[in-house]
Amino acid sequence: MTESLSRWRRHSRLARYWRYARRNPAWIAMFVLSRFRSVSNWVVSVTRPPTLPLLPEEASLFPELDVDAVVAELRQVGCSAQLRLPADILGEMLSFATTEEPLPVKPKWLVRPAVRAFYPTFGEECGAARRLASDAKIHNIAARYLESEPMLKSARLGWCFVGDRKTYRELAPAQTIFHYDLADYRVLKFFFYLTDVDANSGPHVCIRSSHTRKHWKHQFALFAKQSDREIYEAYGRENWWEIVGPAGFGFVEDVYCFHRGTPPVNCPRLMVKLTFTRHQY
Ligand SMILES: O=C(O)CCC(=O)C(=O)O
Ligand SMILES: [Fe+2]
Repeated sequence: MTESLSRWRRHSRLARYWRYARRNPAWIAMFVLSRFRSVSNWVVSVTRPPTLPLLPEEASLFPELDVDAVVAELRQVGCSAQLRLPADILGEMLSFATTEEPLPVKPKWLVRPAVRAFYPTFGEECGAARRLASDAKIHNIAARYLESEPMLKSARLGWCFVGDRKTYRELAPAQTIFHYDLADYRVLKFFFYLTDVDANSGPHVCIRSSHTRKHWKHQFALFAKQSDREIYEAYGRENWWEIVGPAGFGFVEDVYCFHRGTPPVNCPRLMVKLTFTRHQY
């Protein structure tokens, strides 16, 4: 079983890479080169538009949010946790999740229950998702950090169910293995918990400042994945940020930081994820 599951994972990953490369061969160069911060900084500096496309912020869902402070924290720490969903947006998303059927993430032939499931129509069919993804402050944080017109690559709503580490390793490696995401020369993800998340209910973990202070051996490594021990030894316990918060709590992260989820052990986690990139590869 384990062998066929790892074959399934390898096959779906290669199929995804093949799709990206065929759609846009420049994806290959990005995939190889973007891991080097000096290269991605250079690409950003030569492709930056003369003026950033910023939106007026009066109608934002986050009236209290200080965009300058968030962008400064992203540059320095790689992650900023100052977002709070308004109650009506949270309520609408929760009712979307209870009325729609989530799609399990697993191969069809596997009889074991999935540990993850997502709602394929969330981005298009949930009004609250559309409002959130087009919010002026979200847009301006993304525009200023990415230094370009931000492209919404995806808007996802998904569950992580209670499950053991072994099943998670097999079916959802991003939840157990530290990695960084190679989706563009700069990538920003906004995450919002829709359930209360503590240490036992699947917190996201981010390694502070690892977007800019990544060890050379981790930039040159063929795979963007590293073990907990390797991360612990290379970046120290003090930079290990386990992000917990109540339903509605949100944070934004440069996913060139090493990060991972955690398999929930007492209750499932429901989370929204908006991914912004500079180009649509
Ligand atoms: O579920 C999590 O907390 C981690 C997800 C992740 O790695 C990602 O969205 O890039
Ligand atoms: Fe990731």
